[in-house]
Amino acid sequence: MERIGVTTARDFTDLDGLACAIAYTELLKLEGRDAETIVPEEINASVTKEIKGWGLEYKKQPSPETHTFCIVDVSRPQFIPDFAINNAIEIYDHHEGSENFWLQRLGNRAKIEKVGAAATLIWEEFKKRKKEKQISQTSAKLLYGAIISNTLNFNSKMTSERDLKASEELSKFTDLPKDWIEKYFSDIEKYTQKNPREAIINDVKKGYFDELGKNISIGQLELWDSKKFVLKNKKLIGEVMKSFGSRFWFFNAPSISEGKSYVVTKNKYIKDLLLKEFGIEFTNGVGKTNHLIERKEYVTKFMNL
Ligand SMILES: [Mn+2]
Repeated sequence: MERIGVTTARDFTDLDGLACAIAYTELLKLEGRDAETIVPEEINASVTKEIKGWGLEYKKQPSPETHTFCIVDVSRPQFIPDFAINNAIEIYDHHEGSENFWLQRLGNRAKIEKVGAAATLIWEEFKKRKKEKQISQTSAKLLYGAIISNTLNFNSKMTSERDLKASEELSKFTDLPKDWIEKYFSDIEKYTQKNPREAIINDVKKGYFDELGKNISIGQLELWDSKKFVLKNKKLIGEVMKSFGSRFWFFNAPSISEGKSYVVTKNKYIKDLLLKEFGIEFTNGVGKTNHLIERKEYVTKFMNL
């Protein structure tokens, strides 16, 4: 039997990507298909030590017998692993901008929809395909956690009714304690305090924007209270962001409890761009947004300028 690989972004993976890849692999297996999860690179701070302890199964590279791939939580071709880009049979994502590329290649097997977490799309597939009662505890917990994480506990502008519904339904298949959400965000806080450099490095997207004619590196760290982190680590953020090779960089830190994001950059062009497009003013290299902005929102704007 042919084995299908389920994979996600090529450079780093967050909880949403990881959860989608593992749970979708499970769905394929429940349907009697042979499948494996492939997570090629590092996983970031959104996957906490507790979650890593849930017995997650994935590989770094596809097995020799795996020639076709399902892609989850990523759709910009430049972020997709080389082994998967020309061998994709299906895609589930919630990032805008590459819909036409996939529509042409995959037709209705490209499901790119505006929801807060790709995990919501995967849970909806379990239901559509009548496998929801067979979901494992691990997959249910991963998808539930991914929705909380990717919607920033439902504070992100991208959050939809579908995310709320999915998380409510999924919570019935999990045995997570009542205060799990608080614990989750406080675990991330503790990790980033201890390992600021790793936390910054493991969530940087380097993208070329035709519309701007520039390569821009955008770092991101989503925290319950990001102000403290940003002020304390401003110098380190600059040092790490510069190491990605583009002088056009900025670092975005959504502060979930405040409903705002803090932005760090030193570059004049970026400062002017963010002032013009998002009204962000900088004082000593740090800017504050008037609502909680995620990287997706900047990227969508830059692609549509
Ligand atoms: Mn996502």
